[in-house]
Amino acid sequence: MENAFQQRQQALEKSYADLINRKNEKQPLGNGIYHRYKYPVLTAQHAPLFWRYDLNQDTNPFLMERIGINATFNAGAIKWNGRYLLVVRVEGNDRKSFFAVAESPNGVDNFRFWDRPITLPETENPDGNVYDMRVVQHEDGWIYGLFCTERKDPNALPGDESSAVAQCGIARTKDLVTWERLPDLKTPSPQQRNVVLHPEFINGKYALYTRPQDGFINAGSGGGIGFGFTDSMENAVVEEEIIVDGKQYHTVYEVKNGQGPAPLKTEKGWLHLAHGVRNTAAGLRYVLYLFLTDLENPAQVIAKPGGHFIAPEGEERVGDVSNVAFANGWIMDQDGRVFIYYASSDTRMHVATSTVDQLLDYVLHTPADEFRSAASVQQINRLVDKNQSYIQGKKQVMAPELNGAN
Ligand code: M1P
Repeated sequence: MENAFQQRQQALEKSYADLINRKNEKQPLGNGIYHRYKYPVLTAQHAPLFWRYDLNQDTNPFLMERIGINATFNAGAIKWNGRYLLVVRVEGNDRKSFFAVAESPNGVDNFRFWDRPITLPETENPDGNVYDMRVVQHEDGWIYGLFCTERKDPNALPGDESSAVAQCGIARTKDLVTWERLPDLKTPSPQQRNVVLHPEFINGKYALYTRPQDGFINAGSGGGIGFGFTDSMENAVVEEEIIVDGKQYHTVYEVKNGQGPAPLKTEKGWLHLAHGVRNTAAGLRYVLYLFLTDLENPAQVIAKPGGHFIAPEGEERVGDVSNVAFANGWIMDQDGRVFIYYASSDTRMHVATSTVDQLLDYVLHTPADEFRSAASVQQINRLVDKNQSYIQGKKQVMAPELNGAN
């Protein structure tokens, strides 16, 4: 006869196994650009039971959770040994984020965390919080993880326990298990988030996407996706940041924006996924957008659709920080399939699937933002005209056949 502890343990194990083994389902129809999926790929409940529970009845007679996990979101992504790996921002109930690898055989379900979170070495100035790692397999042979390191603002006034300084932390690995910590990136900007390493050398230098900003939350006079070079990642210094893609009045990136994962190399250019932030009466709204840059000069935008590519939908709209879609990981398979990993509302991870061909078609043929309502109406009217003449042309082609049938 099992006691209450054993019964509870079995129930917890069954519930966990059901969650991890659940098949995901592609949502029907979609928009032709990508498919969303029914279930999130990772939630706080995906954290292993042995991270959260002391499984010894003597020391935990009620089998209560000893360490709570609050959220799993903003994951970097990499294909590794044929498996789809997410380097996830896991946030505990104590509000500290850390990184942990979760692995799936197919990229859309069965994500399972490795046994232990990543042990990330600290610098001499310890991080208060680390989050949002971009994982990049660079052509120098290392896998780099660039992430936000946050520390209390040393200039905060007495009583101010919120002000922080965000900078770009850097670590590298060959196996995603053992990580070497490198000095933080130095840039002219007082605050940095959303820094991403370009996967190839440019003129023998490492290239970085940055996001200069004045304050911890507000981009202020900074903002925009920046771009700069460093000779070395072991002592990374970007002396000059040029803006590749700036903020713009009355767009989905009017307040700030940031590079998502490293861009994908395609035959038409570097394909970028980014987030844009606008203001609303209900607070900030984060959405994702795409743009394409020149293959020879990744700092030159050559195509940029207007509006958002992915916005939070349905249940995605609600979470710890509601109305947020954020992405810092995607994987392009050799067959051209693309797995876009996005987080909703700083709470959970989702996947959307597409192909390089579809994403390029979207980027190259979606009208650009023309920044005026009247121009948006003109875009619709041009499409209506095009459709009308196409349908008219089809009718004319059809007519002789119809006549023949008579
Ligand atoms: O809460 C939404 C996002 O806010 C920040 O993004 P940004 O630097 O663009 O403002 C980050 O803290 C990110 O982790 C978070 O998802």
